[in-house]
Amino acid sequence: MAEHGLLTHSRYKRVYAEDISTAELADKLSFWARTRDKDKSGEVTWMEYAESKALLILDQRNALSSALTKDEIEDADLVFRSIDRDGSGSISESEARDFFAERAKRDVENGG
Ligand SMILES: [Ca+2]
Repeated sequence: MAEHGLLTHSRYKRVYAEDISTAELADKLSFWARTRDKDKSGEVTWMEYAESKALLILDQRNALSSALTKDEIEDADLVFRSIDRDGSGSISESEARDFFAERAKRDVENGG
């Protein structure tokens, strides 16, 4: 099924309306695999790519918060405050590093 396939040259061209070299596509896939491969399968599926692209577009339109329910905003707020350890209202590099290190440790412990 097309929706569940992997990102290909033709799909990239359809989304961005521009062609891309094989090397550039490989670079992008490698970046996306690190940042968007939610199930850690080692490959970015079309759905994983499309979801993160949709989030990016909503964010660029400042429409992300209006796409969330009240509960989802509260959840996001809770997570943000748990990462922002010193309560400064912003997440520093070291706070982000701690968060991802802890999450990676949890994933390993949970066999994920
Ligand atoms: Ca902070």
